[in-house]
Parts: sequence; C-alpha cells; structure tokens
Amino acid sequence: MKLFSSKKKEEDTPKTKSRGLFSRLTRTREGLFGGILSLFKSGKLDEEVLEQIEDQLLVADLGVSVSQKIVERLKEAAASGGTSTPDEARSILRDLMIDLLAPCEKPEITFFPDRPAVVLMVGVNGVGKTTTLAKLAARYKDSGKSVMLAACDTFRAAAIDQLQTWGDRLDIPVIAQSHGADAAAVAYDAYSAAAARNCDILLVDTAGRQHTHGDLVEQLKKVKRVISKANPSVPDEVWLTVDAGNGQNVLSQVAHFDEAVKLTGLCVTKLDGTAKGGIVFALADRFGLPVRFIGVGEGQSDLRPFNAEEFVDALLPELGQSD
Ligand SMILES: Nc1nc2c(ncn2[C@@H]2O[C@H](COP(=O)(O)OP(=O)(O)OP(=O)(O)O)[C@@H](O)[C@H]2O)c(=O)[nH]1
Ligand SMILES: [Mg+2]
Repeated sequence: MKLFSSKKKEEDTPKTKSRGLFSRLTRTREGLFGGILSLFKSGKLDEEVLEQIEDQLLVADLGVSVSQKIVERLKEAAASGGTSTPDEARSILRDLMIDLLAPCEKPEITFFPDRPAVVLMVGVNGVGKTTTLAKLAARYKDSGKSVMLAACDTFRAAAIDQLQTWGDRLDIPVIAQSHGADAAAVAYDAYSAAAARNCDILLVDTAGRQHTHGDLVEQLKKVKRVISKANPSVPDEVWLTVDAGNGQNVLSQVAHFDEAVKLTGLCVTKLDGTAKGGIVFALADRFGLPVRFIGVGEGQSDLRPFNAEEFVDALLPELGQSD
C-alpha cells in the first residue's frame, strides 16, 4: 500500500474562483428557456403555442412526463386567466420547475465522531467521476474536514496518477496500489487507513464501467461488499456521476446502477457545456434521488451544491433578458 501526501498547495487563482451559475448554464438557458419565454411574449397561450412549448421541453431532455406536467399546468393557468401577461406565465413556470426539483436538494452528508464517512463514486466511463471527487475533496477540506482519497480505479493505467495529481494539488493523502490491483482490496485498505488516521471523510474513486456490462458491475458490487467488511455501516453514500450531455441515456444509467449498488445521490456534471441541462428535471421526476452536486466546469471550484431555486433562476432568464 502506498500512501501519498504532498506539501505544496496551489493557491486558488482568480480564474478558478467560482463565477455565477447563470453564466455557466448559458447553453441550456439559450437553447431552451429563452425560446419558451419568447413564446410567452408572443401573446396568448393557445393550443398551438403550448404545443411549441412542449416540443421545446422535449428537445431539451426534460422528458415526456415532465413536459406534459408543465404544459398541463400552463394550460390550467391559461384557462383560469392566470397567464394573461408573460410575467405571470413565467412565474407559473418558475414555481413549477422549483417544485419539481426542490425534493432533490440535499447536499449535506452525515459525519461521525468515531469513524470516517465514506462516499463511493460510481458511473460510466468519462463522465467526470474523478474530477468531481477531487472537487468534493477540495470542498470538504476547505470546510475544515480531514479528507482521504482512495484510488480504486485500478483498471485504467493513468487513473491512479490522475487522482494522485489531484491529491498533490490539494495536499490530501491518496491511498493507492499498483495498476491492476484488486479494487476491493484497495477500498478496504483505504478505509482502514482513514479510520486509523481519524479522517472525517474517505472519498472512493472507482473505474468507469458501462452499466450494461455484467462483469464490471459485479466488480463494483464487490468493492461495496468488501469495504463493508471493514465496517458494516459503510459506504454511507453511493453517488452516481452522470454527464448531463448524455441526455436521456442517463436515465438507464441511474436505473442500472441503482439496482446494482443502491444509489444515495447523483452528481450531474458538464452542465456548462451542454444544452441538455433539462435532464435534471427528468431525473428528479423519475427517480427522486437527491442531486447532491452539479459540475459546471473543469476547475477545482466548478462544483456547486444543488439548489433548486438557484438552478431554475440560472436557467430561466428574466423576461427582459430573453431576447
Ligand atoms: N466542462 C466540464 N468538464 C468536466 C466536468 N467534470 C469533468 N469534466 C471533464 O471531463 C473529463 C473526464 O473527467 P474524469 O473525471 O476523468 O472522468 P471519469 O468519470 O473519472 O472518467 P473514467 O475514470 O475514465 O471513467 C475531464 O477532461 C474533466 O476535466 C464539468 O463539470 N464540466
Ligand atoms: Mg476516473
């Protein structure tokens, strides 16, 4: 077992400091909600306009069920005279969107005085698991927690180095073995090391795997099983990272991973680079799992705790801004 730790901490430069969520969600906002608000402005919400709104919602990956709910609600409001101005229509849409997402707001996790909390990060290849884990490590460290990382992606040759580079940058210890080692054994050792050092939190990186690949999913189950031999209460959290750009595909990823390892939360990444941010609504509607954090860039500070109101306000421009 290797225990890496480095002394040097890179200062946060102004470039890596967080910018407003509004500026990060431009593509989804412009691709979707700008168009809807223009439709609101065009006048009455008649059948034709509502159909166009539904089409826009579907294209933006909100999914059939959410799109229908929104259109039904707008239809009801229109029938009772509640959408006679574009502002009223926007406000109804905003409230409904917040109501859909609010049950998924739960960024906090439980810490324990006598043992590390354990978060197992899972997901398909390349969605941003390792980067998200590193951003989380930075966040917990900044809030005064002692953090340890476990390099349980022993599958991809460069994965251990990638996590180690983050560990060096953040001055956070990384527990790793060599490429090809048994990921479950690394997880077990990492928990023992984190417990021995009285760490507050152990963040476990795992290899990307297709949710449809039986053997790889079995290996992941083994990681979960073996770490629980070190302490039957862990892992406390199993979070699936999904790339928002994958659109509707993320729904089957969630279903498969949940069945295999019982998810306790989602991290939705790459919302900065996609017009498919509407998938967060489809996820909320279909699974109701907490959306813990959202990724809005590659930098260390580009991770936000998910907040329904903030998210909706970043997607839905004020009417004066939608032109
Ligand atoms: N724009 C953007 N890029 C991101 C975000 N999160 C991760 N990335 C980038 O996505 C790429 C893949 O990220 P990784 O963290 O290596 O993904 P992974 O899921 O660990 O990949 P595997 O371990 O190979 O399965 C990297 O270039 C990251 O910088 C995000 O929120 N926004
Ligand atoms: Mg990775």
